[in-house]
Amino acid sequence: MRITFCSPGPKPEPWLAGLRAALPGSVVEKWQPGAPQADHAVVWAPPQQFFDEQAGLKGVFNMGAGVDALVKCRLPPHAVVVRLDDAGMAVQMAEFVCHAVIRHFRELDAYEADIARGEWTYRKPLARADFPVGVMGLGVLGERVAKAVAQFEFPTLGWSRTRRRIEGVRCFAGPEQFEEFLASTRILVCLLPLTPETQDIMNARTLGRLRPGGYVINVARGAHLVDEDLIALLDSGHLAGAALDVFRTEPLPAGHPFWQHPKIAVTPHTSARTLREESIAQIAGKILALERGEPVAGVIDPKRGY
Ligand code: NDP
Ligand code: OXD
Repeated sequence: MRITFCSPGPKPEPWLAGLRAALPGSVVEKWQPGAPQADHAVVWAPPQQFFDEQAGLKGVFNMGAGVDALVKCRLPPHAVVVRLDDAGMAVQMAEFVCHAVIRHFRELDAYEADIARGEWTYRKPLARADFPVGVMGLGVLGERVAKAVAQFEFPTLGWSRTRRRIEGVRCFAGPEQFEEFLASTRILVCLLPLTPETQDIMNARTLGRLRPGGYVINVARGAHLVDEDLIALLDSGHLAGAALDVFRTEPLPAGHPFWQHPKIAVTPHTSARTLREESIAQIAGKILALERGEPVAGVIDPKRGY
């Protein structure tokens, strides 16, 4: 069996070594133009040329959960495309989002600023009931995040395309329930895949529907958010702040207003990292399952976009 690896990101050597160890007897090589046809590919954001040359692939394994970069390509006609299915990302996302929610709710930035000024001050405790958290996207990551937030006894809401049932989470579904979901939410978390339906979903109209003093946590993709609309709503006071981990252009360009905005906390697309060992174990297990003709979890539907 031949495995080809194509990723502009992490150093390829540890991935190649890990895949070779997990798939003994296989040839595992970094792709280069003109490389022989492989059976399966392990990729992150490969160029179109990669798929044009590797048209006979049986499986394409994405080194992340989001497949928006892949589904833009003309994919090999007979390949199943498989995203990472948690692989250690869900717990990271839960801790990241809970941290952002709690930092905002407990006013920890304001306390830090007081302490930096040498001031020992107390703020009146806020009521948890006034901070309902709404999670857009209740898939592998969103469900884990919603359950983690609910553990801290915030009123927790969730919104997905099809109806989900999650204990402790008030679930909404489809465009018909989107307005009610937004109007009931104060802290909005985006964990949607980026598709034509979800692009620009956080804009002046939708963010304007959040409860006053709203807070935005975007940990999905930068193109879910209309940057200028967020800034206008922060500056008008309708929104209290935002924690942004993903951006339309990454790295966030120098001089972008998000860098310096006093109500925005920026992190460099780090809320849930691809963990190499977990990911290799998951991908290798699925390659072997496909070779045995068994079904695997995490197969995406390119038409749906996730
Ligand atoms: P899943 O595919 O498991 O879940 C997607 C969820 O979004 C599902 O609940 C789905 O609904 C819902 N959804 C999709 N389209 C719509 C729509 N039009 N309206 C309403 N709901 C919709 O994805 P994951 O949870 O694994 O990952 C989510 C995203 O997180 C990834 O696509 C990626 O962009 C981002 N991500 C970011 C990382 C980071 O470090 N910042 C790391 C990893 C992922 P349904 O349940 O009905 O299918
Ligand atoms: C992913 C990501 O999609 O890291 O996995 O953004």
